[in-house]
Amino acid sequence: MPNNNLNLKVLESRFMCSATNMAQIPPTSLPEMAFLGRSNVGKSSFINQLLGRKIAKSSATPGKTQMANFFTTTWQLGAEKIAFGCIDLPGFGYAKVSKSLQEEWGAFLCTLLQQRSSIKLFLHLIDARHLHLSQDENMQVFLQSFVKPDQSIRCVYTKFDKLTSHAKHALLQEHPNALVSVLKPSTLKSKFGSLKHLQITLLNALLGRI
Ligand SMILES: Nc1nc2c(ncn2[C@@H]2O[C@H](COP(=O)(O)OP(=O)(O)OP(=O)(O)O)[C@@H](O)[C@H]2O)c(=O)[nH]1
Ligand SMILES: [Mg+2]
Repeated sequence: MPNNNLNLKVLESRFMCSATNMAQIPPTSLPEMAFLGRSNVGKSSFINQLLGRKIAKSSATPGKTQMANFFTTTWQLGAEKIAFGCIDLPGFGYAKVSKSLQEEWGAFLCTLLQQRSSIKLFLHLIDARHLHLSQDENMQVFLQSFVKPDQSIRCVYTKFDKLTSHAKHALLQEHPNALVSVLKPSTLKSKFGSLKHLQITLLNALLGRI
């Protein structure tokens, strides 16, 4: 379990660039978190929560993020300063006609995930109301097919605030250590976590300190 008693402060965050092909991706020496998930699941909103400002564009209309967007941020955790990158990705699975993941989502994104070795944490966001969708199960299989020993995969269940109390407990029963997110973190009951718990847990996962 992460030490949630440490102070955590987001010191600064910056947008670096957007990319639609491998030639446009920026070089980096920082470890990175990649945010993946179906269209509209809440990837951009979740980045904004973690970084404490509206830096990634979110929208109620699915398909808002159409490029890979690269951000950098520096956090202070206790006495330590940690700089890392966040990659906001377009969602998969919005197409009405079912296609293979590769076609829908683009060869670029598959290549990016497989080849960018600075990605140390793949954050797979799953809508808490729709567990076990085939698109999410395919994404897990895809990630596990190439993840390296110095990389990890974590799931975060978004839109937890839209669940009934019964469904919230059922999700936690199925996934006891589930990380959950809500639209307004201050409204989350402490038994389900907190923004700080998410921030510290994800930082430790990024740095391989689990
Ligand atoms: N109730 C609730 N709404 C959320 C939550 N997270 C995101 N939303 C809403 O869901 C919609 C989509 O959010 P985005 O962050 O743009 O989703 P995205 O995954 O980046 O979407 P694409 O870029 O289109 O793939 C917005 O209207 C958000 O306000 C959440 O935890 N709870
Ligand atoms: Mg988005």
